[in-house]
Amino acid sequence: MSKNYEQLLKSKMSEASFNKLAALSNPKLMAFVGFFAEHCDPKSIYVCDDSAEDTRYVRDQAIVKGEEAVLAHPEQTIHWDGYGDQARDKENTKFLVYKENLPNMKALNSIEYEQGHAEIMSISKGIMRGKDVVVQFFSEGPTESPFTIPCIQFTDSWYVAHSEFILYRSAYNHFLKMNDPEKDHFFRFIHSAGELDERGCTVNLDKRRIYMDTQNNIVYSMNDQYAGNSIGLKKHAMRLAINQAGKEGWLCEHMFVMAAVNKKKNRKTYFCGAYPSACGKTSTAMIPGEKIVGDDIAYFRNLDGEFRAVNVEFGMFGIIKDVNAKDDPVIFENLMKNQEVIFSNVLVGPDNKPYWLGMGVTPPDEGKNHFGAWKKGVKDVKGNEVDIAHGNARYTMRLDYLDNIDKEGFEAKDGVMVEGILYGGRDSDTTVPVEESPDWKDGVLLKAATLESETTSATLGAEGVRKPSPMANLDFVSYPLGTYTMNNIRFCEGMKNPPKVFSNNYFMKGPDGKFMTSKLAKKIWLHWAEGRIHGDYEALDTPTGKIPLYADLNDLFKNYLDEDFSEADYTYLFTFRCTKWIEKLERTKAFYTKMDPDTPKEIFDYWNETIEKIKTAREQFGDEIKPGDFKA
Ligand code: SPV
Ligand code: MN
Repeated sequence: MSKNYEQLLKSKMSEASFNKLAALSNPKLMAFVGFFAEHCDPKSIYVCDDSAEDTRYVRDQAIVKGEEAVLAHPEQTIHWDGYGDQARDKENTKFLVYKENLPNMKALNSIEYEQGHAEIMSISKGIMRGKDVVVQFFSEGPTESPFTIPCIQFTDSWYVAHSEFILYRSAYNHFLKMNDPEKDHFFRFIHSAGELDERGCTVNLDKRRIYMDTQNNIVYSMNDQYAGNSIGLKKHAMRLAINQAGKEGWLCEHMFVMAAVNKKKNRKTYFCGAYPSACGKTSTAMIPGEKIVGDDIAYFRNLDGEFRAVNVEFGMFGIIKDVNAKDDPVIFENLMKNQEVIFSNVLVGPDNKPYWLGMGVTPPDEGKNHFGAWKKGVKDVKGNEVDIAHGNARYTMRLDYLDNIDKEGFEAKDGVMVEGILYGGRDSDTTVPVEESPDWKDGVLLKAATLESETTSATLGAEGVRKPSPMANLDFVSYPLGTYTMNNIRFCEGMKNPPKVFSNNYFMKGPDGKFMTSKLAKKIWLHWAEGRIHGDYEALDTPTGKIPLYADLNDLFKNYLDEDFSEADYTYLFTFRCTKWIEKLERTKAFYTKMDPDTPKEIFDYWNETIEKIKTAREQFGDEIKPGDFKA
């Protein structure tokens, strides 16, 4: 018999809040709220429904409690995370794994269930004492759709609650309508920012822990505020969803959803795309003239034999660095308006306006930022000069503010039919700007699994080191990589028209060490892919896929950018580099062997056959094969 928490909850809730919870008549939900009401011991608990009043109340409380402050535009607020809590804490983010499953999960950051559970219970005991806390109901994906995953968030951070109201669809009514078997299935998130300092920032960062229990669909996040650590619905739910998807035969991917618009031919073609960080994901989703559906996380389902996708989110938690009037006009304009935006970890100047890196305006010499009171030249305890804003400073904003939103796709309960998938890495010397896979399986194994990103001067450590990043999803894959890769392959089995898969690489460097293509060229590679999907272009067969003909790209450059594209540039960019590709595949093999020694042989066989194909081509044409040597 589960414990009856009614009296306890009534003592911590207003009658209205208690009634909202009771109306859901969901014992599992009651037990979750009751257990943590007792264990974390908050002063009061506020229960939200989907009303505009509750949404506003949460925002107002974030301000009253000092977690956010109002800016010059009164609908905009600023929030700072603690110094040292401005990015995801990978080390302390672990899976709670039953003993018998541990050997399987070795390569993923895991902790034995009993031990981890005891630790998180000890850290969270009484952690909300004296605090007013909030309970919210959300849906991943549209509500009442084949994609819906209902979620409950319990948090003592009103900033977290406010962010979630912007980023996800409130789903109290969905919970209200749930039938009996459904009532048992929802994701649960318990979060505490822990003890706060006078700026409202987490003090006990040494006790920051994010423990994920995929076996019971619950995530515990303690002593943190940065959204990637604190917000249940974002990267925590993603790990739970990946696990569930694996069991049920669908996919949860770290992808944008967008539509390429071909005005001349009156076509709209949906693409999803995965890019490791700093490889062009948001800028691809936001290419001028195209339409955006989502910028971070997608669910894929086979609905009646069709490949359908939704953006699971409602808003965007975007990197603000380098958002300026020239490079990102749509986002920039929206950040300049008096509408609801939470800025995090940017500078607020004496004019009470936000400033960030790469904003394209001259910032003030002093103000307040993630460091505290800030003056130009100020150094932190390690002696490093503190910049005006953090490199991972963000904005939190509804997606439907954007003029380029694809309303139809954004609201579709059955998602959109996806016809193209893009996988974009960062490498200066191996892969071509765009290449198509002959089929889905090849796409998964040669485009998705081989994704890598090269370190840049912006990250610590040596430059030009390649980091493997299969599907750009490695941080969130919650079961062994080989099985996950096989599930990706199997997803399209029996589908009438699986999407075409393409790779992108925007970062090829020329002999002078400079990037070969401009930021705008992304549009060309996208529209070549769009044309291929509709049978507009021929392609040349290389050992790893299909590449464009020069004439087609030249036309695309002229039509879309009014630029000339030289044949010499084409030849350089689309040269097939045999040894480099073999090395890339060998790195991928080694990485899979390390991450999941049980990776099916079928996968290695495919890579080995590709290596053989490349060696044969190398014997015939030499190490660097010009596109003219390949046949259409
Ligand atoms: C990412 O890092 O992939 C993000 C931001 O989208 S976070 O919320 O930190 O995950
Ligand atoms: Mn992301």
